[in-house]
Amino acid sequence: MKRVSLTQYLVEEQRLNNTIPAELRLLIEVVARACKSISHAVGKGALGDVLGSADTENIQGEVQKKLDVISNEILLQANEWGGHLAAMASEEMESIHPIPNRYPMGEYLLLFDPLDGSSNIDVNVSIGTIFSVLKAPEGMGTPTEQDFLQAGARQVAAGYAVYGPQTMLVLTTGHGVHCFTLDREMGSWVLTERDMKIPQATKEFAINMSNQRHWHPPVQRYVSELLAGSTGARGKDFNMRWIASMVADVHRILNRGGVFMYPADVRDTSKPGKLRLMYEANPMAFIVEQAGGAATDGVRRIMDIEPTQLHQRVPVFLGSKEEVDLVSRYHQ
Ligand code: P6P
Repeated sequence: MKRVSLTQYLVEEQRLNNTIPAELRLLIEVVARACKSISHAVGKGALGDVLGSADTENIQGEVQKKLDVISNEILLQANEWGGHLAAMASEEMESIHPIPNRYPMGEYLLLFDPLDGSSNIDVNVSIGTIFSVLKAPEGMGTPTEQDFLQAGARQVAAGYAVYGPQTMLVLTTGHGVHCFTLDREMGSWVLTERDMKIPQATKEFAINMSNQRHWHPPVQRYVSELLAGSTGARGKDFNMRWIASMVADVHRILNRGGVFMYPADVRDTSKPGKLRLMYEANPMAFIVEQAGGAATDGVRRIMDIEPTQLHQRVPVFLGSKEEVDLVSRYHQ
């Protein structure tokens, strides 16, 4: 395949579909460059002073890893000066981060989980960065948290970087899902797959089985049928994968199909599942739908959910459409 850079792809996409105006192209290029820096920091491991805990807690009450804090700082600093953003929001920060007065404000809002899968950092398992782009509301003055509370269907772009054997960037602006591989020698993102599609059917499911006794009946029923395999209602055997890094699990599903589940359970109704709507579920739902898959909270399409809080959690069922439709039907 002729080498196509990220910039060339974005310029050609703008010519083709008029969906990537200059400010959005700058935003995507700046985020992609920040992901290169994060990949470099992650790759140092014990050779750089980047492993272990930062001895601080984030809004989620989780102990932050050093790389969580480093990745968050990289994304903030990369995006402050460009004039493309009005404000940012991050899993690692309680409140929104307005653009400092010394820089011009733009018309986009950027949300991100700077380093998802933190429990895998110190054991050298793939982790990633997830980001979501919204338009700032018309006539917005000083950005507030309320301005971010837009349904996932209003995203103008979404993507993730996965820091694994290869560092890859997966991106959608509403016209398919495209994948770029980092050429480390040149330090550039190279288009390696256009228009990725998730197989409609699958034999692979992803869930943390240790929570099984806490699940609600629809998930109990759906997963027990998967486990019964060819001896049960499904009439075929299934395989299981759980990397405990959403980015890595979603990337596998994008490439070969599968269904990813992080359901709510009976333990804490104030925390419906573990994943956050605004900067994990929504961007992944956008990508999965653009690749022909489906993404629900069991009942509703994730991208139809009207947010009420910046860090709200949501149950997640996403991936191969046949399986997401089935487990969602069991919730009716
Ligand atoms: P558990 C990582 O901490 C994360 O937010 C997602 O990336 C991942 O899918 C999930 O949590 C793993 O959760 O409960 O299996 O550790």
